[in-house]
Amino acid sequence: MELIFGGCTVLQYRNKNGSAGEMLRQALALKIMTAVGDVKLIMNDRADLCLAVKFDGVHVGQEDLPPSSVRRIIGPDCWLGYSTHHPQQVSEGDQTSADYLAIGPVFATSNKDKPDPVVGLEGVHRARQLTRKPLVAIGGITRANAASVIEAGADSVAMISDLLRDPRKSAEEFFRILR
Ligand code: 3NM
Repeated sequence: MELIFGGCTVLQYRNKNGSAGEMLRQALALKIMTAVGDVKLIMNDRADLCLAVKFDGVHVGQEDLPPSSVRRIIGPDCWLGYSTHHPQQVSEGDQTSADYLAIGPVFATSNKDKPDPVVGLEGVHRARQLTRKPLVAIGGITRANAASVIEAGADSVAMISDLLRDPRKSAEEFFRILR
């Protein structure tokens, strides 16, 4: 709730270790908790759970079902996000039915197992040249570097660490920096 009060408009539910049952319960709780706010909920990795809890969309990575298969499962109306980590993946992602592409890690991150090599601001800039789909930058993004990431061509930023300590205050500061 603190994130919503701070202005976050899209939240991703991400649980890399939980069972399907646990994920379902947590995702439902999140949906109920956030029903008062105007926030889009995205399920990480799992198209089936996205449908089961009626989230707004699903986000998949290079190791998950490909976007074409996910689209077949979720239908035309749910949002579909797709992670990319280098220019070729951005170009391939551009040809899919994904609604947005993520590019990262932009900077070093401690919140991903076996992260791909850092792409830097140059990687964001390159990705911008390769797609007109909305581009979400992720990985090591903080209040100190967020403006530079948008300047490099990202449409929006996704964060974990820099939102955690004081979620509402951090989110408010992000929006002050980015607006
Ligand atoms: N995906 P933080 S980086 C979940 O590169 C995730 O695709 C990444 O956490 C990617 O904001 C990342 O704490 C972790 O760096 C983002």
